[in-house]
Amino acid sequence: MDIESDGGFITFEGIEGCGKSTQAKMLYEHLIETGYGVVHTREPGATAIGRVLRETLLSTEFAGMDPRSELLLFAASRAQHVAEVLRPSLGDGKIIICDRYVDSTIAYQAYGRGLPVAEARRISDWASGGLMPDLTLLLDLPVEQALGRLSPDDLDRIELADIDFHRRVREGFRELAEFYPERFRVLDATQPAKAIHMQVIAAVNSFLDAII
Ligand code: Z5A
Repeated sequence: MDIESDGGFITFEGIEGCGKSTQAKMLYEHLIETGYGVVHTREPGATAIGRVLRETLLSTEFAGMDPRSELLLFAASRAQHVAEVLRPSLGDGKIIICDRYVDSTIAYQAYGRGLPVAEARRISDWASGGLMPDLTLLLDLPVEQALGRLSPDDLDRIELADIDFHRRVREGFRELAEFYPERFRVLDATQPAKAIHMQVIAAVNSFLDAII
């Protein structure tokens, strides 16, 4: 792939509290300093439509949201994100750093909520027009440790799900990494942020070396 014309698409994934947002920001700053054209984005909430959907999806007011509604709202947010941010940025030859994408739908709505994996994948593929990341960095750590990093008074609707839900989500991510070893790199997220950052840079550098 020629980065001048095709860009590069990197995603961060993992259970909540795994440190994705911290690592995505550190990587963005590193790549900008190195001189790359980079777009830092996230799901849900990177577009005006996505922000409205994010509010609905995470609000504790909607505790009774059906898993299918949940999946479709994440898919709607993704369709807009692909059309408005991801495709145009790749067309401009940018490197995209995205905090969550399709793998979150498979891990949360299929493994977590129990919807069939094949259906979750089909709807996600339709919403994204088949756009998949080139490199996915999975920050993996035990659920208890990750949830312990969150503020207990400020949990959103999905964070409030029981611990077995979060365990299934973690298992889902780990299985996805086994299914797609060419795209995934699994990093030990129990380490200090700086140590993880060094591993992120190593993984991203070997990806960039391969495409430039
Ligand atoms: N979701 C879904 O179900 N389906 C989908 O298709 C998509 C998403 C796209 C998005 O909410 C929610 O939507 C999410 C999945 C679901 N589930 N929930 N809830 P979000 O974007 O608000 O939440 P999040 O993605 O889970 O991010 P987060 O809670 O902000 O956590 P994080 O990004 O993994 O971690 P962080 O913000 O970098 O760090 C969390 C805390 O840990 C913070 O205090 C840090 O200072 C600390 N931290 C960070 N790194 C470390 C290390 N290495 N050691 C110790 N402490 C650390």
